[in-house]
Amino acid sequence: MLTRRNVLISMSALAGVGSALACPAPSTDGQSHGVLMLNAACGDPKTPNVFEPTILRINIGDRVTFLPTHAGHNSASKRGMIPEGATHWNGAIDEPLTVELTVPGIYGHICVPHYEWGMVGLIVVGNDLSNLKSIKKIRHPGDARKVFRNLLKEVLL
Ligand SMILES: [Cu+2]
Repeated sequence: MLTRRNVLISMSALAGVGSALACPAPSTDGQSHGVLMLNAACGDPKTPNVFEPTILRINIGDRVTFLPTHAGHNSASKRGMIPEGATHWNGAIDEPLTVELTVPGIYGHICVPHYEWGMVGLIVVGNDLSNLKSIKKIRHPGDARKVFRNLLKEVLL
């Protein structure tokens, strides 16, 4: 069956031929979204340890699967950086994890081993930015501080 998801997977398989780093496009079928966990950014191999996409915008109730494309990563929601009433997650290293995000708002998540090196990401559920102010108050170690600051700026664009 030729779904949009399959097309994306096929295209990314072709794009990966000949490149040093296999970097499949994150898949989405409208309600299920993939976030790759990578040792280096797609198209920017000098940026190590990233979630791809770094900012994901989805509808209320959509599912997100964090995919261990490369080894040594996980995704954990960051305390103080999810909407009130939402459920925290903490994925095992090298295991895929699917979460269903039913509470609108901004979710900040981190890779626990690479947090202070700036492997962090944002998920915006349902265009609700009402918890932005409280998220901005959270302090971060090392590079995570700058990366989160830039992502939060980008979310407002
Ligand atoms: Cu990591």
